[in-house]
Amino acid sequence: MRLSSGLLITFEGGEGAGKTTLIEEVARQLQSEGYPLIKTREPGGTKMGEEIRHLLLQHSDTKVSPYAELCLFLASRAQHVAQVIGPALEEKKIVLCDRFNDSTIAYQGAARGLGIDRVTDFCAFASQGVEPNLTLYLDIDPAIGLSRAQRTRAQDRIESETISFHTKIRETFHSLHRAYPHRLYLVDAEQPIAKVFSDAMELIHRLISRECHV
Ligand code: Z5A
Repeated sequence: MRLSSGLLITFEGGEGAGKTTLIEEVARQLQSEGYPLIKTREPGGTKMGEEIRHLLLQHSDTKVSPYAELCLFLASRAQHVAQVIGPALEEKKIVLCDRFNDSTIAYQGAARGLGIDRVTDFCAFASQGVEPNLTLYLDIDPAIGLSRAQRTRAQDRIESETISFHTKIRETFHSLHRAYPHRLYLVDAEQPIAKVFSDAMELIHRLISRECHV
């Protein structure tokens, strides 16, 4: 199946919302339909980005400055766009990306208090103007998401933040949905996995038929 242009689809959500699970299912489905795609994630997606990810998520004795944290997420993104996402879009592939600019706006801009407008500008700079064609925000009560995530592994540095921090993230995503209703959609992540998947595929198929007639 050939596309007339590349498509960047980003997946956002609080801890344990089900992004990783959903991306696997979506990738399997789109591949079975013959679409060329890559799966990737942030922070990470490149060798440099994975090293930055380790730095960012490990527990540390050092109190990490929110400014340093922001710059590290942006450095990972800049490399990721230059080395992986940009070239894949040029090759007219679908890029399924686990988190992108909206996470930085919610976590660093809102929850860390660095400012939504300022962080939005920094994100546009780091991502070199590349923007998602579609963002699926997996919406879940933070307490449910955290308990799901804890079932499978230990909490990382950011997950260990307070519940009010995670609630702030959710509220910010709801306001991003109001600001960008044609790009960022809420998907109810408290539903069974099969329903989350079918809701997501409906939005993705709609995007493909709207943007990519060949
Ligand atoms: N961060 C940031 O601050 N600024 C930035 O700019 C960026 C990121 C890019 C790393 O993200 C951290 O970096 C993250 C935000 C911050 N920190 N926090 N907190 P990450 O995406 O790598 O980590 P994560 O959000 O913690 O992902 P996760 O815990 O791996 O969650 P997930 O991928 O959304 O969920 P999952 O692994 O698919 O599912 C979790 C469990 O739930 C698993 O057992 C599933 O089988 C189960 N599951 C999934 N869906 C369902 C449904 N529908 N029902 C029941 N059970 C389900």
